[in-house]
Amino acid sequence: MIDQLWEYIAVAIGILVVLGAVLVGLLRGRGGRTRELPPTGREPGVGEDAAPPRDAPKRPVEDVGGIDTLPPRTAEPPRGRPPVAEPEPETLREPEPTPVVERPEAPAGRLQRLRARLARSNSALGQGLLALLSRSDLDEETWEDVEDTLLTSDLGVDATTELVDALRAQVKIEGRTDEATVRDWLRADLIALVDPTMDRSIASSRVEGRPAVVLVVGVNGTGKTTTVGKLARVLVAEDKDVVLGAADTFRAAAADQLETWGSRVGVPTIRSEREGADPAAVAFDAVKGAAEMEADVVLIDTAGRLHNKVGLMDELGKVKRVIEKRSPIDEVLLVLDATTGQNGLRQAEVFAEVVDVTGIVLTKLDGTAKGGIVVSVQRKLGVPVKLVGLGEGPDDLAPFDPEAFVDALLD
Ligand SMILES: Nc1nc2c(ncn2[C@@H]2O[C@H](COP(=O)(O)OP(=O)(O)OP(=O)(O)O)[C@@H](O)[C@H]2O)c(=O)[nH]1
Ligand SMILES: [Mg+2]
Repeated sequence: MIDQLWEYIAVAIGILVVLGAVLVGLLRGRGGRTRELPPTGREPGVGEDAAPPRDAPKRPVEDVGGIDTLPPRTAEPPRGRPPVAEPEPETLREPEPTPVVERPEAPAGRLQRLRARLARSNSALGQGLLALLSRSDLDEETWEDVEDTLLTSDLGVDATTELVDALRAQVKIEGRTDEATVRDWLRADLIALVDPTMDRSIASSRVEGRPAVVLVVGVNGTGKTTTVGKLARVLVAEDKDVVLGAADTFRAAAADQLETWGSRVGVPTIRSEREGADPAAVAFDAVKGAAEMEADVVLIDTAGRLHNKVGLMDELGKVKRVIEKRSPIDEVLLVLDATTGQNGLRQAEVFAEVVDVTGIVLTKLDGTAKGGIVVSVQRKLGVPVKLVGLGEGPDDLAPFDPEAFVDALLD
């Protein structure tokens, strides 16, 4: 019985020994493989593979997203080292569109096309006058109608009286009123009134080694910014190096509007990014910048201001004085809306007192039959109309030519 018990104990011990040996063998096997791996330098963390694949080093997160928009990488970061902090990827910014620079139409070619438009809007004046004057019976009543026609065209009382007196004298002397003859008289008299002897050139070439400075002023909405944009195109077509100055700082949109005109023809705009910045400072910077760029001319747009707002007119005076600390001003263009008629004359007077106006730009002549404003504004200020706006298109600005203008009136 005892022998049997010892036998059982011996078998049990044997089984235990065998099991123990198998267990030790298994554990040894795993431990051996672990030692074969190279040291990783750190313990694997939660959620990571115990053994990171060696051919897939960790990459910064920017590398993973937006692969096709990232600039190409030249080299992988060295293995085992933490990735070097990289600069913000460029991909967050909108790609700049490649600017397409337009080649504006040469101004010489455009007068012809614009003449038709001018003639259309002014035909009431020319045709009306011709119809009246070529009557065989030119009585007092007809002369009064002639006067009325001239007055409604904004020619002004003085110029109207002068013109009617001259015509009456001619009729008396010649005794003829056929249309061709009357047309010739009227043409000659109107040209004389518009005064072809005035210098209508625009300062746009370098003066004594510095850029010409052109300041553009006027009341709200007359077409100043549009005129600066169109004039830049005229000058680019003449191969001038132009710089724009956005001294209308009332609204950020004003500088954007100007910059758009400039960028279309590859002309830089000097501006402030801050709404309400000092317009005199921006104008000064524009003149300085243009000098540094060795430009031919700098065109400075200003905010629209009512001529009866003293504070705003003082501000314009300051713009002028601050520019003059850096450079003389060669041209001050007053932009008048031809459709405002006699109101424009009062504006013109006040602006001329604050800044020395050297030329008038008469815009929106396409929208009025009141071409006589050309004569009255010139007489009032003693300065010539230099440019006329004849539409909203980018090339709808023409140098003012008295003969072409009168021909357009009478066509
Ligand atoms: N028909 C016609 N429209 C014009 C002419 N010139 C300008 N305009 C229009 O007039 C409007 C006002 O033009 P802007 O150039 O913005 O006027 P602005 O004087 O700069 O205006 P502010 O800066 O607000 O004082 C725009 O719709 C222009 O397209 C023109 O000769 N003919
Ligand atoms: Mg403007």
